[in-house]
Amino acid sequence: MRSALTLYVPDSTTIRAIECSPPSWMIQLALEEKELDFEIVRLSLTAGEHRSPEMLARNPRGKLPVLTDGPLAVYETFAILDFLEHTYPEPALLPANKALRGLALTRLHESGHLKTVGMELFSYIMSTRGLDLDPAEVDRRAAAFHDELFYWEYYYGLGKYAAGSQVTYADLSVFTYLATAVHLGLPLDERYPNLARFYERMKKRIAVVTTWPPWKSTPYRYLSETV
Ligand SMILES: N[C@@H](CCC(=O)N[C@@H](CS)C(=O)NCC(=O)O)C(=O)O
Repeated sequence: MRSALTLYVPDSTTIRAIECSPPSWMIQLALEEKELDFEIVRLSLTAGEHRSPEMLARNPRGKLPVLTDGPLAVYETFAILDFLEHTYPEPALLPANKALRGLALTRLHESGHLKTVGMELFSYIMSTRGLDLDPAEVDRRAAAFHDELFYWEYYYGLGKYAAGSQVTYADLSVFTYLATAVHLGLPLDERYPNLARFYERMKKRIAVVTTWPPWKSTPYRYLSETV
């Protein structure tokens, strides 16, 4: 489908260590899953391009991602997902069935918890250089992330995806935080077999292959021995 969509995201080379913005990746995934044409504009966070007068006019909070659709600007990740589903309903990324839709929305908003603990962990690693990194602090933040992963390990044991057999926004959201943690060295196999299967399943999707961050093939080891 042709559209006038532009997605503004951070230039991942300007993000230290995690080299990705999970919320921005989530929107890229949604646009690809919906097979929408869009232009992507990558802004340097270190150069403050996300806080230019033009960008502040689109989002006064100076945060990314921002999606524009012609003259409209939408920001806040979950608002963008909602906007996409209403404006471009096919293919659907929320189930038609009432019960499954309720579950998908619950899981999507519930993934906000994963975002909170994930970003606390990731931002410490992003903003603390080399020898200044305190392993005890990484462990403390990783412990909260692990506590949260136990919920998701349970949920992904109940079904193929977060709400039934079809991918929904909830899966896109969980996947971006999970994949970032794997990139930082989190091992999934032994402790999180359901999440490991979900991760491998998602990695095969065309939308994921197309939008994969510019990560080196060898992941970091920041989270390889946490907790
Ligand atoms: N509540 C916003 C938060 C987005 C957010 O934290 N964006 C980060 C990148 S992951 C950002 O723009 N950081 C730049 C800054 O804070 O200056 C959302 O959900 O979209």
